Amino acid sequence: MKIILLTLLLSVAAIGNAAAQETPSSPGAKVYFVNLSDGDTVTAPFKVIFGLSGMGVAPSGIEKKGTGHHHLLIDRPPLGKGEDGEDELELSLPTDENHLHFGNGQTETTLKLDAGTHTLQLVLGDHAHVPHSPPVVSKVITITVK
Ligand SMILES: [Cu+2]
Repeated sequence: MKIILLTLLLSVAAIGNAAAQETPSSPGAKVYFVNLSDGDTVTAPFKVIFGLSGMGVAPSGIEKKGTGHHHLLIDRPPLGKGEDGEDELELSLPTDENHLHFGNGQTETTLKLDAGTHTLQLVLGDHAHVPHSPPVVSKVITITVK
């Protein structure tokens, strides 16, 4: 009897998790850098404009079909398997200097990065900062700050 109850509880937990992680993206949705390309050289501070097609922008916390908010990943590997082997595409994005959230629905920012090369990637996240399924992510671009 105990075993059955435990199994039942585990199943409920698994379903709950799956539901929390799966916000569908719209087919063909794309996120991209409007004003920067791979290999560009810029002078700090510089503007980064976020492009989104096929979906809309909504502030964080607002659960609305076909929407999300922008995240800018700076100087880190492409979003995928994390250091601990966890699938980052199923987790809420962290908030730190390598992971900027634009939870008010902003579509651009100004960056002051040190001189040198830097990588940037855009990731659309749902109301809970989790990438959509399938994920809407840009290519990683490398830029040089003079
Ligand atoms: Cu976020």
